[in-house]
Amino acid sequence: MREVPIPSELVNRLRHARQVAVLTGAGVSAESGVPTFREAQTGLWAQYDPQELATPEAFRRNPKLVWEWYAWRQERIRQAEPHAGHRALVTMEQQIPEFSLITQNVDGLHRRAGSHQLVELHGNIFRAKCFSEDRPVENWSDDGEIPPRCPRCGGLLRPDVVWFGEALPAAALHTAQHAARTTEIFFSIGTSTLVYPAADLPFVALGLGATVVEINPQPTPLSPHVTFSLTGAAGEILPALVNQTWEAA
Ligand code: BJW
Repeated sequence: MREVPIPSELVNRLRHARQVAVLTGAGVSAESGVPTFREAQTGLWAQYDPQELATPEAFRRNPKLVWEWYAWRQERIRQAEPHAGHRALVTMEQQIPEFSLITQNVDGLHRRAGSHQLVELHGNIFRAKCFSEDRPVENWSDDGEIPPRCPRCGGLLRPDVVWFGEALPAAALHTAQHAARTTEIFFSIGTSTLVYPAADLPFVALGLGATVVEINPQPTPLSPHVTFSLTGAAGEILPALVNQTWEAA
């Protein structure tokens, strides 16, 4: 395995930290084979812009198309497995007394890896809710209609994710903002820092004096401001960071 250089000052700060908050985005799932949100889609879906499908307007216009897009993505995610970067975050949770993992990912890979202190800011692709009542629905009859109907009101079901223009789940956003305001170290990993309000979280932490660390192969609007920038893949850098922090202690 390639030796990944981690600044010793970061290792030292992490070893002594009581509070750590981590924000993850699609780049963390990329190495599990789940394409990033803005990555070109393949096959039948190549002609659609994801930003045009992940909206309530798109669902109103063509609910079948949007439901089928999510069914296709669910299938890809079922075939994916968490990687060494996901597992390194589980180890970090076990080492840090107050730890929060705030994810924008809807694929559930962090939970499958074993993370518990998890905040899902943009929902979860494997849950459904009623588009009319905005209430979770766990069971419905599969009579072939796409999308299926809500067993309570007959409205259309939709994936329980947050689309553009929709409010984030209030409790999740509140927990994430609290973590960003109180943490000593904030990690921003595999996110383009373009989508709000999640993109604000590292800036809130920075403004209150936290150490902010970015892990990403590409620069983002956050990059010029961070305390440490680790340029590269999460699946390579996170295991190296965790090994150098706790196994070499
Ligand atoms: C690697 C890697 C490797 C690759 N290792 N890294 C302020 C200013 C401007 C606009 C707004 C604003 N506030 C709100 C808005 C509007 C809008 C918004 O932010 N628009 C921007 C595009 C400008 N925000 C909203 O609409 C939000 N709602 C809202 O604000 O509501 C207000 C309201 C209040 C009260 C009542 C009503 C309304 C909602 C945002 C919801 C976002 N939803 C999505 C879809 C989820 C469902 C689905 O998946 O289909 O969430 S959009 C999409 O973007 C998805 C992601 O979670 C999210 C973030 O993307 P992410 O994770 O950053 O991925 P990418 O692809 O952008 O980047 C990947 C990164 O990984 C890259 O940097 C790579 O380099 C890197 N990478 N390989 C590490 N191996």
